[in-house]
Amino acid sequence: MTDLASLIFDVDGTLAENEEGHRAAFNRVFAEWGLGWHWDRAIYDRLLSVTGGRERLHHYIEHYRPSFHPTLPRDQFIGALHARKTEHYVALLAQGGIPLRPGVARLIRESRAQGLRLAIATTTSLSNVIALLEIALGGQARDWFEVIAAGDAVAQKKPAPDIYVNALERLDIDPARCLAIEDSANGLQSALGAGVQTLITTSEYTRNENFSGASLVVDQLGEPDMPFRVRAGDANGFRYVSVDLLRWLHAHR
Ligand code: XBP
Ligand code: MG
Repeated sequence: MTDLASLIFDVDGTLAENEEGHRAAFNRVFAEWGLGWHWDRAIYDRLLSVTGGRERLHHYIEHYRPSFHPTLPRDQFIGALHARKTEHYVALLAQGGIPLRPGVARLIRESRAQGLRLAIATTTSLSNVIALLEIALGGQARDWFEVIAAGDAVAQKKPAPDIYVNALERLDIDPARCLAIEDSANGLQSALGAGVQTLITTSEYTRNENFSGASLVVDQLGEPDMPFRVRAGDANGFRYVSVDLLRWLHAHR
């Protein structure tokens, strides 16, 4: 038997309910650049199946704006548009409009206190992750995570396993000693593909996705006074996600 040694967190939807922040940042740059595009919730829901902001923009132009031809080569145009979107997103974070989800700060602190190694495996850009951690948890928080595997660290984004494989290699750890915390089916496929057991905390845009293969599906990590709702799996009577619950899930995987 191997003990649980490391937690690998997704960011968007898992640490924070922040896809509305990403959507607002995309819409700001569309307006600023006079493109006449607007992503409402229904369109964004469909577009979220494409992970990665640049990949999502490529997909949008190809499928929704086929007659749009930027003056720059398309890759360059999308790169610049996305870089500006990132600036808008970080500005939104700095305004404090995107708090961590319930239980996230508690679980991170508890995990550190119990000597679990922490890592991140995300599709979003590294600068977005660092801004979120520092604003929500303080300036030292980025150092609490031994590895931050983000965005362009790999060629294939989730649901490909690459970003988890990258995090595992950098942690130099057996996947059987890790547990991933994710909010989406794409994230679940990515983690499982790398051999990492996964707990799902459903988010606004992902709650109706297919999470088969997850060890447990809850609607939030929860707090002692704000219990989660179990959507699938056995929480063994626990009412919120604690290190004890994660160790129990790991021992019964
Ligand atoms: C998150 C994403 C990201 C964000 C936007 O997926 O797909 O693309 O929506 O961030 P996950 P960027 O939570 O599975 O990592 O624009 O920086 O890509
Ligand atoms: Mg996510």
